[in-house]
Amino acid sequence: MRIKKLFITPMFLLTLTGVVACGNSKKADNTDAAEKQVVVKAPAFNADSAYAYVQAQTDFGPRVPNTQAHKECGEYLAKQLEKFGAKVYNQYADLEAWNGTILKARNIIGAYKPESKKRVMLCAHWDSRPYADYDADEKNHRKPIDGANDGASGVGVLLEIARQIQQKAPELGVDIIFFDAEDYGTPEWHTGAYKPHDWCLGSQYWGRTPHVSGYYARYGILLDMVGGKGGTFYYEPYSYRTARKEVKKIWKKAHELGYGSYFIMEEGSEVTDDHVYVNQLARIPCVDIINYDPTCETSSFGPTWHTVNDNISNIDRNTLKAVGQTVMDVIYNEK
Ligand code: AHN
Ligand code: ZN
Repeated sequence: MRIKKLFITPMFLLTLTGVVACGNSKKADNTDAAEKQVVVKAPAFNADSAYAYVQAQTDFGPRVPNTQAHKECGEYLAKQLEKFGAKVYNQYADLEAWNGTILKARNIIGAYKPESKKRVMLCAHWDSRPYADYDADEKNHRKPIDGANDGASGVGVLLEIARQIQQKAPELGVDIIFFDAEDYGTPEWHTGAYKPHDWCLGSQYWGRTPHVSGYYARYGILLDMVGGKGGTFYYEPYSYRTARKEVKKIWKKAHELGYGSYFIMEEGSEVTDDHVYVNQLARIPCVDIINYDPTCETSSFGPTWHTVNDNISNIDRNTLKAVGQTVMDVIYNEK
């Protein structure tokens, strides 16, 4: 029997490995250098557009769960996400508030590239508070608030980002989540028994029952009170402990873009907000970009927080722009 011999000479092997090695190293050198240098410029965030989305929400009146304004605004938000090309999920849930009231809650999720494994989530609460319990006038303590900053601002920024994603998508998938029933926590004037975990009811529900089973994202960014006049954003300590890499990335990007006077690289005060439940229940590190005012005597969230003055006249397009543009430049640079 003849055995066909395949002659592999040492010279042939050398040449082969040489070519391969050379090809590899050249390619590696080029892409490495390119990946390090290329900073993607995100599309321009339109602050007028974001402002209009904030106003559209406050025009419904206070979006307190179980009211008509809340119901109508929920419809509006889901329609907007659909119009901007997202796959929309609605989560309806009956959630029990601090006083036993059952809240007819609705989390609204808009997914871009839902098939992609590489994702980030952007979130804000869309409900507004039933009590202006920090108002200077005691007569207002049981009145609901417009929540132009506390609620509508974060949602307004995210609607504008959704509109931008439809025009030019970033590489990875994005989920925009509007949490309900964040702001129905125990009022200051309550004196009786206290029910724990009384804030952030919508995000607690979502954390236990995500809109897609086994849902995962690399990280989340929560926007809370991101449109107030003179707004400033300090490192929020819970975020800084649990999502430090992302906090640093966001604040660095803000400074590169010229928003260093908004994004202060110092710690502010710790907040129990939706990001805590996103992190604890869904195990997704989440950064809270939230107004912190070190000068205000009544509240670290600023003088209009949980007062009837948290209305559209308190909203500044420049603050919306600083936050919206920063978030966009961060996510458009994810590979
Ligand atoms: C508490 O006051 C416990 N958390 C603040 C979270 C919040 C309220 N964000 C907006 N309104
Ligand atoms: Zn609030």
